[in-house]
Amino acid sequence: PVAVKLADYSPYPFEIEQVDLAFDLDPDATKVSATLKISRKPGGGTAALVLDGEALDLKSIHLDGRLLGPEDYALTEKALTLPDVPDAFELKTIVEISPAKNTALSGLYISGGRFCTQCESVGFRRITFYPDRPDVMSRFFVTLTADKAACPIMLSNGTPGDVQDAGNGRHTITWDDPHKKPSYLFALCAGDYDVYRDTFTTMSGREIALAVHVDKGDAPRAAWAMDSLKRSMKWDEDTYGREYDLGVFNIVAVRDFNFGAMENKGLNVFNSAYVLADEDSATDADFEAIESIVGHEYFHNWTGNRITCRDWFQLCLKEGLTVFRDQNFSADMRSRPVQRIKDVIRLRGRQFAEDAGPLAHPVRPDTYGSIDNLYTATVYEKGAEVIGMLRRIIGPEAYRKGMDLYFERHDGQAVTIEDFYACFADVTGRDFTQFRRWYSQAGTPQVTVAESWNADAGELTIQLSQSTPPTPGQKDKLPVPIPLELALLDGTGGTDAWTVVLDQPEMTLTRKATGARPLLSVNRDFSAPIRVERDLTRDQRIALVVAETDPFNQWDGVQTLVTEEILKLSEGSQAQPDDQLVDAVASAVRKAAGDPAFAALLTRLPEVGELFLERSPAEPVALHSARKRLQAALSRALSDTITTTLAAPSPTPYEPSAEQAGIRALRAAFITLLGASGAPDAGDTLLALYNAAPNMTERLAAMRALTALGTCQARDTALADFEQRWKHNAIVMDKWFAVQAGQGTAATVAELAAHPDFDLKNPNRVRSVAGVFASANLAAFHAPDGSGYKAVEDIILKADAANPALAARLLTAFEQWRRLEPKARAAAEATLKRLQNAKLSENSADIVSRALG
Ligand code: B3K
Ligand code: ZN
Repeated sequence: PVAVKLADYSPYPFEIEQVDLAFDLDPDATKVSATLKISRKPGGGTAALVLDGEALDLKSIHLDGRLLGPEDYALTEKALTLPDVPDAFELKTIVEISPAKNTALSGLYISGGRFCTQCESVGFRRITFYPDRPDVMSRFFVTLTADKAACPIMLSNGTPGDVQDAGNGRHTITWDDPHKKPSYLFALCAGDYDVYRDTFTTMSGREIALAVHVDKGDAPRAAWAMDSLKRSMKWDEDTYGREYDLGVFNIVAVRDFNFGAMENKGLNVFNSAYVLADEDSATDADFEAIESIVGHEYFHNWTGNRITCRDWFQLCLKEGLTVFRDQNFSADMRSRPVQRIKDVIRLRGRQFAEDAGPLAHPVRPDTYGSIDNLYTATVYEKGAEVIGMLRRIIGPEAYRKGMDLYFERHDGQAVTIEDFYACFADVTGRDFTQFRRWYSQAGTPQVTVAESWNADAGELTIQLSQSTPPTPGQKDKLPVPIPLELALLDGTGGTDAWTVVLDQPEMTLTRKATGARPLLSVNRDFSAPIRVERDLTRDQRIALVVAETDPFNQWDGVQTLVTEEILKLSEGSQAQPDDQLVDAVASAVRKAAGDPAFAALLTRLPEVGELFLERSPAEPVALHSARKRLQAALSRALSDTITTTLAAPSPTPYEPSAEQAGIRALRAAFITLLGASGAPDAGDTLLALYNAAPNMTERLAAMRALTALGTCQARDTALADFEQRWKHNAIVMDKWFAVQAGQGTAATVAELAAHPDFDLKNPNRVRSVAGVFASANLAAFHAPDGSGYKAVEDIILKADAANPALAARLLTAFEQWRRLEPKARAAAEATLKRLQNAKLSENSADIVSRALG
């Protein structure tokens, strides 16, 4: 693909004052007529009118009522150009599209027999001719006409008018969205749904009609999504002073969807996996994900919709900020430290890996090949961390003032990162030029910490230095301002905490301490998205974990200890874990019993994907085996605690509350450890737990632990039972596929892909097999014989023909290939080269060429 560059931005020369869209909905041939009121911007010169359009069957064009002929315009595969247009005019185009044939799931398509759309980033141009870019904002009026029986409900953005009969068994409705918006926020959904309704009264006393639209029979499972929506609305009022701005808010659940959800104005469209939940069918992690995604899409109403991005390079302006907002929403709904730990696990697992490989790019890239590939962990998760650092540096009050100014100054506009920071500069008087390097520089900064103690002066000297490794296209790096929360710990709970901003390559600090030499706690609460390098012995690290008063760092200290242990174990296939280390971890887990959600996280061992980053060349098979040995030792050390905990009943009656979820999280973690123990009767014990499990969290944990045992009767019994029970529920069956793909071999993947319920057209199902295998089963994916790559390649090649966005996402799993041991590395390279020569979509070709580049 041809690279698009941030530096080439130029404003659109025309204003689209109003858009009238009329859809005559039909699965095979939908007629779309679009009437645009257009005027040349002052100083717009004599530019031609260029409208984006792809895969549209053009029927007619009228300019101010006059039918145009082919001599009046130029039509290519990507655009419609009218070279000669007046300063103000009305343009009406009629096109025909086929939703039923749209397998890319971008534009207007059919899922589960219902119409739905996905327009971000560039799907609207697959619906009609339009300047499909976020800085063109317009007022939309939408008329939908459809078959009454097939589509009793017809939704779009804004406020609905009355339904009118349209003859021939059809009916019509008009939707009017009073807020100007870019085309990527347009949506329509039509079909027969069950509807779960409620209302929300805003802070100014307006009553909003809320509705969640789901498949027939699913309404009871929409209750949690609705509850999450109401809490999101309230939270944005309380925390940011932001009120909802339309009389209706609709959510529609869709089975076939390329990602989690989409924030279309007043009509959020969701992957049904992030809407439907109840205790039998969903885990606590599912409930948590629904809450955070419902929140995320709702929060976009202000950060994304009311104020949007000038161009797609500014994507982090809405995404990083909105992730930061949803993380804080979840932290307020649940436990803040536990939320922080989970956010960091996600960041390290995905973003640190991205930053360390060939796909590394800045939070605001300055060039891209294929726009769908811009929706990355760096833009989202690192983008959120950067907002977190901003807030830490200027403090919560100044942050809120800056946000207030941003909302006030830019409401209704399409803006840039510079515009955003100008608001914070104005309220604080600070200069954010250096801070904005976080947006332009890729790579994870490494901070080295050294310390020395002067007993006579009672003073600790701390030497800090930072460096960022080179990334593709960016060899030399400049220092970034790193807010570091530090503390001196006296070992009896005494904490002297402060924050420094490390904005130089090196910095030396001194801090007085009373009494004996204190322990130094660094990057508390993960105050910056960095890697910390400290030369400490195991005993010093254990002492630090024991003395630590920051929950995040306590957890992280344990992670560092177990990471070092696994890395060491991976050097010999028979090496056994150190007893002292195992006991220290076990005792931390026991001590945390009062906060089971936290205790569960303490039992967690880093995934092979994280361990990978610490080794070059990396041997996934050896890392996996070392991880298993440590898990077995931890299981044995905790065996009494595990038995007692699991003998107690699970909380009843079931509630999705954070408190109960914490108890179940520890039970599930112990079920996992039980399976790892290596005890000969583990299979029977796990099968009994599986059968007795009163909720999906524990049932799934037991099934996963059984699957990890490898081939055995107990495992087969559980898998067969689960399939029998849930074969009619696709979302639950995704778990059945994922559990097996997450533990098996390439042969398992081939078997799952041949299962009658494997559906290449359903992204959730494809991800639950190929995505889970390639991202969460690295020992098998990176098998030295290349079998894992072959299994994924086969699926990618088939998926790519139908759905490029899906295939390209799967391909990112190859990003670490250069770090691998020689055999796997050669097999990965050969696979990528084969893919390079295959006829891939632009999206997939973009990933392959960057991975090889
Ligand atoms: N904004 C959408 C993501 C759209 C992805 C388009 N390729 C969901 C979200 O981040 O809220
Ligand atoms: Zn988003």
